[in-house]
Amino acid sequence: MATNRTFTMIKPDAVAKNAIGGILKMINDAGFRIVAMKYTKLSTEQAGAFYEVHKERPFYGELVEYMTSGPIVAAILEKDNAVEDFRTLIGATNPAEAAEGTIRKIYATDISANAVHGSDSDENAEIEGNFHFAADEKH
Ligand code: 3AN
Repeated sequence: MATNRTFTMIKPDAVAKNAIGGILKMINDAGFRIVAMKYTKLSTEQAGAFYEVHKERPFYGELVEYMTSGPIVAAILEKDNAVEDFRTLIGATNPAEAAEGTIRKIYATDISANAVHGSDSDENAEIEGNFHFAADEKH
């Protein structure tokens, strides 16, 4: 099912760099509307569940530890072709490979502390958005 929404998190490294404002400006300037948003801190249980798909990957423990190391901003975004257009806006997972002008190129620290999350499919956008927000929190 095609949707026009995606889910993002501004990760602890970007929050610690005071980059929330800069990243939200890039998101708005690229034409995304914010449908839901919260400033929060993930528990180990929440981060472990969110990244369950990576459980067998060697970096899973490090990823969960990092994602719980400080506050994050979670948000649902709306735009035509949201998932693909947002992946383009954020750039490659490894900031060393991210295109000029992308959020990760500008704000990411390294491959694990890579500033932002973006859903990789419409299906995951729906699952991830529902993980963080109840139906009446989406506007
Ligand atoms: P993306 O976030 O670009 O969709 P995924 O889904 O492959 O990338 O990985 C999820 C998260 O896991 C990444 N955002 C990054 O924080 C972390 N990650 C991915 N690959 C590595 C790696 N090789 N080493 C450390 N962390 C990684």
